[in-house]
Amino acid sequence: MHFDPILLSYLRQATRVTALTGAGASQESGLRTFRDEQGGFWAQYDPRDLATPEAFARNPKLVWDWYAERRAAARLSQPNPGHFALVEMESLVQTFTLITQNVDGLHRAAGSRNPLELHGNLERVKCSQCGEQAADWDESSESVPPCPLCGGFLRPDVVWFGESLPAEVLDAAVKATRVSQVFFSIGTSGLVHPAASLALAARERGAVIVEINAEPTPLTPRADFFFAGRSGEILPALRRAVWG
Ligand code: BV8
Ligand code: ZN
Repeated sequence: MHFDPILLSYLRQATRVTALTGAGASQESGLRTFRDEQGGFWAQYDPRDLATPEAFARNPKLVWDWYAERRAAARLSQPNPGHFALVEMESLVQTFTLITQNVDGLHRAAGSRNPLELHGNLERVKCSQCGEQAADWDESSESVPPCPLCGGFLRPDVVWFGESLPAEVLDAAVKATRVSQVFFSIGTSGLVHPAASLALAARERGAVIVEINAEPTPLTPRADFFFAGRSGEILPALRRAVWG
């Protein structure tokens, strides 16, 4: 893998680096990306239709089951070398901020100290009526588990389309993006906002934009460096080339 010496020297002296990841960063851990063909029973559904409050209101059990299946898959999956390379960068760079759109918890599992989970986390479940976080629930129940407080349907504590992102998490992500010298966009199609606007916000402040993705995206023409391929291979190679 060849890396431009300019990028390597810039990364060596950078003190503020930010990385945004999307579903592609978990693909090599065996988890489906958001725009991949879903498998089996779920092939008939478009995730963008299921990840909405309307879908949940219309058919809570369908949406609950989709997330229960994704939670089970996430629990069985392992972080991949790309996740671990990001953890190593965290201790090699003075200020390294990890922002993720993923809800699979793999960055935490890999050891990232404070992943900014813009879209929530599958392991958190809350009441769709009173908002109370559920400490536990019957994962095998045939029906959508009820809130212990008010009996309302429980739902995954993730951000659906049309819902606001957690303000404090988004705020921290924007703050880090604004001062970063290098901004990585990793494994994301760059289609979902406001996450997709972060790279351009960094660029406006003069950050070097490095995109690592299996295919070009709307960001690619504006990226300073674009590496086409698998993040689980490129990130460890880059980490070695910069920091040995
Ligand atoms: C909001 C959580 C408003 C649940 C998700 C027009 C313009 C701008 C915005 C909008 C608009 N119309 C509507 C909107 C708003 C909307 C939006 O952005 N829509 C898009 C589709 C246009 N945004 C929202 O609704 C957001 N909320 O705006 O609130 C508001 C404001 C005030 C008050 C009230 C409301 C909420 C967005 C969050 C939605 N929730 N997920 C869940 O996960 O189920 S988003 C969902 O998409 C996932 O989180 C996913 O992470 C995210 C982004 O997808 P990617 O991660 O990029 O995954 P994808 O499959 O697309 O791409 C993977 C890439 O990896 C591919 O390019 C592939 O080539 C690559 N790849 C694959 N394998 C590898 C790889 N790369 C490297 N290595 C590999 N091995
Ligand atoms: Zn409740």
